[in-house]
Amino acid sequence: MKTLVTIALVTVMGISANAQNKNAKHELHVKGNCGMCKERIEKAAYGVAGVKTADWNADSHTLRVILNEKKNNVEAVENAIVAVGHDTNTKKADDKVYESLHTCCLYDRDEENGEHITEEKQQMLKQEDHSTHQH
Ligand SMILES: [Cu+2]
Repeated sequence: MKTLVTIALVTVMGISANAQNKNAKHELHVKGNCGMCKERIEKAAYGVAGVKTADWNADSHTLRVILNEKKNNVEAVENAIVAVGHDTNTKKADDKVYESLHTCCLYDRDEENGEHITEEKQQMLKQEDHSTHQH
């Protein structure tokens, strides 16, 4: 019976320590377009010590991160992402880094946080695309 109590106590203590910051879940809004962006964003996130998982969704532009906050805070993750050219909610990438991205990765920097490009604007972008091609 004593052992059981001890095990229970250790478990509870272990869980509360984890809940504090070893597996902190964060959701960041990171701007980007395509599969290449996804790779770049996730690679940058994984490059930060303490990041256990990083998953960016191209539709919602949400980056889900599980981070050991004993090693790093979420700001370090944001800095790493901005450094490879992707804007977040709070930080902007250097213009030069942004401009060096692959053409398909040049995401809309004016996009409001969490909002998608309107249909009207998509139409406009399509027309612009066609004007550059010689069919
Ligand atoms: Cu891309």
